[in-house]
Amino acid sequence: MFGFERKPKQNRKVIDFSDDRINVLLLGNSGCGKSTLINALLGREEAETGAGTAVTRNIEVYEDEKLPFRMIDTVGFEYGLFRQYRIRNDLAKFSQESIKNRDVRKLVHVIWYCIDGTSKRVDPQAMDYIQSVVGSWKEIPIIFVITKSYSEKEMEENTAIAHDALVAYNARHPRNPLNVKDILCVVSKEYPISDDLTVPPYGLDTLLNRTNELAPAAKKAADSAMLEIDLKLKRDKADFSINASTAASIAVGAVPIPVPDSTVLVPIQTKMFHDILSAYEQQEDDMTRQIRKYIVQAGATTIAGKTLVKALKQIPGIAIAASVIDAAAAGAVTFVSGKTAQIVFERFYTGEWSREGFNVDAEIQQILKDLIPDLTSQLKEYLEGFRGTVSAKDIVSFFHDLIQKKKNG
Ligand SMILES: Nc1nc2c(ncn2[C@@H]2O[C@H](COP(=O)(O)OP(=O)(O)OP(=O)(O)O)[C@@H](O)[C@H]2O)c(=O)[nH]1
Ligand SMILES: [Mg+2]
Repeated sequence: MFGFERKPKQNRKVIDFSDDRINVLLLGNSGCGKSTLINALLGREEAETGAGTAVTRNIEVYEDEKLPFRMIDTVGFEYGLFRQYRIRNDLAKFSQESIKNRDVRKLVHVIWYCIDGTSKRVDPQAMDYIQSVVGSWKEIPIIFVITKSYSEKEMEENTAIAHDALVAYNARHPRNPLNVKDILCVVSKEYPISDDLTVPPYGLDTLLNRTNELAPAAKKAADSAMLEIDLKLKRDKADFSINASTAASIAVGAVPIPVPDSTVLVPIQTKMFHDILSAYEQQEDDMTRQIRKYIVQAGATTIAGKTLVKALKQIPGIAIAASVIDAAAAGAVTFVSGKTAQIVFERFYTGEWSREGFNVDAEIQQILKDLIPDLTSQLKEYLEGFRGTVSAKDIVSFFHDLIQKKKNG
């Protein structure tokens, strides 16, 4: 239903992502017990475990009806660059696919960083690595899971070691601290100490409960991060078309031709309008046709050109040819048309506005009332600092920079 359409390969289990579970990513050195922990929680031996190097080969997803989260097992990382890149690439693919399909459920919601309790240390490089996996997604909650501590004393000792290592790491990275919510010890599988003494499994219920407690906030963070990434991709697409169409209009406007301005710009703007419509995945219907007619054909935005011409003529001391003023006016009309369409369709897309009852005239006039003075003052500011003769090319780069600036700010 949510577009996880990659065909399942033979003998590869098909994962059902169509529920409400969160995804837990397990990271940690090879042999620290990630797969053993997964099996303990699943209640069956599904993930391959064992001594030796890199038992888990790639990314594997495990789930069970009784568990409220999916577990993503990764190959243990040592400090070989090649292997690190491979995991990171696989993870990137995993989350890119989810962004493409707008499926929040395939994002990583929580990280369990597993630390081998027998190693008595937490490598700062390992924490750097977690940081690089987290990337820009700072809110993702992390739990340090200490494995293989088989006595109370060892657990206390290892918890203190992990705690101190984390505090030291975060002090060194005040801007990028690791968002560690808890340090927990687990024994995934009973551990025989002697013939008559065995350490039973420990801490699995606490890990389960803590992860559950983190789930709602993690889900919300994933939701908004997803929307943000998704909107950014759409904005970029729309901006790309606005930029190209504005440049094309400037080129057309700079050549005096005996037809009314708006007529020459209609084909350029019509194409741009459809680009923006499709960038925001909007179907064409009577409402979008009405909006297009209002913006493109009825010339609601030609006012942008007129306002701009008036303003340009008022700037003292700059050399600007009449043809360049015409070019700037043509660019302004197309730019404002594009931005207007972008604002409307982005709001349709996010659900902030609905098509039903959308008042084309009133809403668009309101947008223009904000856009046009802003554009005019930006162009004035740009030209006031200008030395020499303004060319059509300078106008093109003004719009280009303006689009970039709006995108980043
Ligand atoms: N008795 C006992 N053995 C454990 C426990 N955790 C891990 N082990 C052992 O440690 C070894 C490595 O465990 P794995 O789960 O395969 O480690 P991994 O982190 O998945 O390793 P890679 O897949 O290579 O990254 C196995 O022999 C496990 O049986 C535990 O809680 N109890
Ligand atoms: Mg493994």
